[in-house]
Amino acid sequence: MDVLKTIPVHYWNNTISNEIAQTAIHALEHGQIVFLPQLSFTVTADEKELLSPHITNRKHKNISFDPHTNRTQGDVCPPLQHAQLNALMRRYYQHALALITSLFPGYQKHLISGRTSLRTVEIAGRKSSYKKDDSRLHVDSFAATPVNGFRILRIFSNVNPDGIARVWQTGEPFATVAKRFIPHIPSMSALEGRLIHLCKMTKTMRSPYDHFMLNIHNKMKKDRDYQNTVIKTTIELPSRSSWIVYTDQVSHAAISGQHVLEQTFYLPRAAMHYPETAPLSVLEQLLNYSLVIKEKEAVSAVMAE
Ligand SMILES: O=C(O)CCC(=O)C(=O)O
Ligand SMILES: [Fe+2]
Repeated sequence: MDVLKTIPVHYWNNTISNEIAQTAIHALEHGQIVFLPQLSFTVTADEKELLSPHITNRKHKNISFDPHTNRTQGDVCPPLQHAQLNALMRRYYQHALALITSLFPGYQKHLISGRTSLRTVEIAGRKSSYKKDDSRLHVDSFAATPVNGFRILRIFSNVNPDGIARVWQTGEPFATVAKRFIPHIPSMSALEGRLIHLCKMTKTMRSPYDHFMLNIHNKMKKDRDYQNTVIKTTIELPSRSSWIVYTDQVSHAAISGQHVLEQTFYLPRAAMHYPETAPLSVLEQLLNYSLVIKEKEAVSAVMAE
């Protein structure tokens, strides 16, 4: 199976043929990256200055926008420029939402919007702790934001003004990753999830699903030998292109590049066309018990982002 599945989409708000929609959903849910080489997000001449890494607050990796509150954080812009940045972030969110709902109409009713991010800092040579180092292969899992089995769907657009590609690597299929790391992860006690939440380390209660996903994420990144020896594919994602990927499923690493916009969505497994491909399904099959928690506070986990 190819890492990329190229889909010919030219506009953010398209009428998509049934055939293209079926190809796209099959590829996406089976762990391919849906690659949209003709779909570019326009940053206007007036907005070009917003792409400078100097507008990013040094404490943050990214500038982030919350579509629920319409607020942008992580920049050091004066008020007028901040408003311009906020408008750019909101526009990207709206474009991303229009695209996802036209390409995957079955998702529309169930999609939960997460953060929008603008990443203007060059990845190559960036220093960070191993857990935060996205240049190591990993599947996404966020320590402070339990998803309780919801999928993490991301759309990226390379807006590099100098025509430079973003370089990624991808690794093994999720089931292979899971089989490799699960035997080294102790199961989680019910008390543990509650304690972590009570200590305010997570926004909502951590489910067994989040416990396993976070451990897989951390163990993958920590294991130098694994990083060096696992079979990888290097891909170049050109400037003025976009791509969509389930980052909780596809083992990925961002190697180099600068200037990307990204939108995160969450989706319950029940809204998928092929729910058996979800990491939750793969893990439950391996472990033979249910990994999600039913309490109200847990179900709304991703809403609390
Ligand atoms: O910034 C990128 O290109 C990808 C980083 C990453 O690992 C992610 O967004 O999940
Ligand atoms: Fe990631």
